[in-house]
Amino acid sequence: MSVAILDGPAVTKFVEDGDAFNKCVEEHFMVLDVDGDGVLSRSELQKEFDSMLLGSENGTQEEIANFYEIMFDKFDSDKNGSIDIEEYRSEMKEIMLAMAQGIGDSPIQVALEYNSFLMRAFEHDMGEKVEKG
Ligand SMILES: [Ca+2]
Ligand SMILES: [Ca+2]
Repeated sequence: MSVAILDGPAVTKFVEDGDAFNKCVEEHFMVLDVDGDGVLSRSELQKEFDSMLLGSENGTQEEIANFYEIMFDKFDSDKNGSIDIEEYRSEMKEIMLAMAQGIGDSPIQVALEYNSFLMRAFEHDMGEKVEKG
């Protein structure tokens, strides 16, 4: 398992760099959209959170099901029962910014396997450091 060091400002910068973040969102969306109809159903979105919930053993089946329901409703802002890429993008942006706040200014270790978005933020951060020399 690979681990990276990231701080909040690096994550924020990644999200606010529109191109890098959008590319990441689009790639992620395509992977989640298994049937390729251009929108995410409940079960497709669920895969996004399976990786986030990995390792947290606390929570009954019912609590987990509730969590999925709440998250789906949060993503599905026009309440049409599916999530399009715009809805996905804006919600992921909020989640990432909230994560950045949670991390704060002091760098933390992140297990990259569990969150490919953080991995991109890390690569983005590294890329900038390389460019600046
Ligand atoms: Ca789909
Ligand atoms: Ca929708």
